[in-house]
Amino acid sequence: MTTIEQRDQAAQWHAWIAENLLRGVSPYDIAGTMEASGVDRSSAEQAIASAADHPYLQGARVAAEAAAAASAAKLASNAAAPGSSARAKKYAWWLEVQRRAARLSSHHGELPRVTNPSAEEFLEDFYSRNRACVIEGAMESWPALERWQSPDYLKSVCGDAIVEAQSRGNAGGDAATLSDANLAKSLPFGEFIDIVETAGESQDWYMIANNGAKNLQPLLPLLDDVAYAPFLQPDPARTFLWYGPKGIVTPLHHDLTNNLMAQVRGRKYIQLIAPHESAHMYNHVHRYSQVDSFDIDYDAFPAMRDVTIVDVELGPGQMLFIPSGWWHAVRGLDISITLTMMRFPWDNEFHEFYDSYGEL
Ligand SMILES: O=C(O)CCC(=O)C(=O)O
Repeated sequence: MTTIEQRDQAAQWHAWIAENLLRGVSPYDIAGTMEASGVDRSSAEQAIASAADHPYLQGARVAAEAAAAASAAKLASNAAAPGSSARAKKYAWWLEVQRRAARLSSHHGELPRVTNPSAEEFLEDFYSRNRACVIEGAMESWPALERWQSPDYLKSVCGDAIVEAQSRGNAGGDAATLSDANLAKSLPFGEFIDIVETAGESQDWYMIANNGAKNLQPLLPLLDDVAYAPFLQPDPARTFLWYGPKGIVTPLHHDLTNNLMAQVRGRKYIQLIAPHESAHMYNHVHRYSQVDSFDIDYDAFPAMRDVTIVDVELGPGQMLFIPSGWWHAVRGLDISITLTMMRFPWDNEFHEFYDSYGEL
């Protein structure tokens, strides 16, 4: 028999699933969050599927759509707030003011570098200012820096564990397409390591953050080789391993939270674009851009000519702070292993008030 606490907990999960489905969050992301919180993956998927089919949820969806249509119509007929496009133009004007002001700096287009900042320095100079930076010297005590250079070491720690990674084959497209759950394959970590280590320059296999929920338990022992900096909180569920061959690409997108990339092995080339450039960006859906920023087609995307792209090369032992809303695209210059970390001791739940999941 279930206890009262268990019953209450299940009810809370059901309400949370329904809320997120209505907000348009993908079932894959919902299942990932539940799994990271300790819910068995197949029970999570079952609960999500039955919620999605439930007549109560379908009714709520119809009511929500009707309410949204009514409020859009009200906005459009209100002379004081003449429709969302006038309001959107005004937000673009505010952004343009920021962009023009930023260009006046003699350091425009440069990325600040800081050595081993304290939590207070990092908060004051970068985190609270939504300002990107490279951090040096904050990974010196990481055993991973030496140990993870060796594929044999990685195999000795968890080579038999079943992990998940993206097998892209020839799939092209934006970052959303390449992180799609349909491309995820399960295999022993040792087998994945052999594939990546012998792939040469390749666009095929890549272990990414979207595989993180599946890889949390199998790869947990590797986190013994990591020492979290004072401006991070240790949280395996918000620490993601990226492991891929030379040439592998993550196309242009922005995150909904602040994100710290820690480069452990190999080098990565990263393009960064400040959020105040966004009125000149092409952003067809959610947080993704349809522009190939490594080979921009300026005839198709002329406004990109006005966008300042900051280039960074990140090597082992260096971190890159990518604040929420900063556009970025990444290419592996070598076989590379990166950790991304998102658990900071300060507000980082910016996804909670984000509501632009669909086409834009
Ligand atoms: O390292 C990569 O390939 C991409 C990392 C990234 O874009 C992210 O964490 O948002």
